[in-house]
Amino acid sequence: MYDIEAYIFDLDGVVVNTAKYHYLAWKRLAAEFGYDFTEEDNEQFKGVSRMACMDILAVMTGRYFKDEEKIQLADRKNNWYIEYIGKMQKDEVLPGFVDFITEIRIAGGRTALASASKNAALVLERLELGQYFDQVVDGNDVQKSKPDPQVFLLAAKRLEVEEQKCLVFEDAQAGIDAAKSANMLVVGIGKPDIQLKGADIMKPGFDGLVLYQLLRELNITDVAV
Ligand code: B16
Ligand code: MG
Repeated sequence: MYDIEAYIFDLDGVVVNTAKYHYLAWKRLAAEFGYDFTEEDNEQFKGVSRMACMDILAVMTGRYFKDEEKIQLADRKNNWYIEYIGKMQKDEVLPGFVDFITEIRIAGGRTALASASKNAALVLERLELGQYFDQVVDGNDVQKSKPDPQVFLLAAKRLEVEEQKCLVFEDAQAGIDAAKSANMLVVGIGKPDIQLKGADIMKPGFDGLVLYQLLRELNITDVAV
């Protein structure tokens, strides 16, 4: 039986919908190559590091980018993304998230953010969310991106909690795979039509989600909160 001491959240698509800003920025870049980047294309980019996204974009557009050009293009995309998230408002935090993480913290649970994004700190600052996390691990802290478990293992290490006592919240397949490789339980966040393989349970979001009910559904009875 599991007992859960720590709760680890992905950022994009779980805490806030920054995916739409990544999408707009990638679409703008792809348009320069005459490629109509769709929301379906964007699904492949979720949870994937910026440079790995560049590799996928090269395949999609049928281009070959030299390393230097790849970095320049990724920088251009990132500057647009930063411009978009600079205009984000606090009401863009996904419904119910603040109430849910507050419930965890009141119950004594430890919390961490584990994101592939190198812009995670910027997003947290903009939305005044830093106060809710005991630890923040992002794309600047890890060398291997999801589906590698590194980001989740580092979060557990910094929280000083064993990995099997961590519960992860993730919206992307790469993130679910990473959490499972880290030997953690994972709640897949997404509408019922979204297929996330390997999640221990699926939830559409945090709105109305009650911690104790969720843990009961996961058969976690021996809860260290
Ligand atoms: P950046 P997450 C991920 O964030 C996004 O889902 C993914 O689309 C993005 O490419 C990646 O961060 C890197 O982001 O370009 O800002 O470093 O879902 O792991 O919170
Ligand atoms: Mg995500």
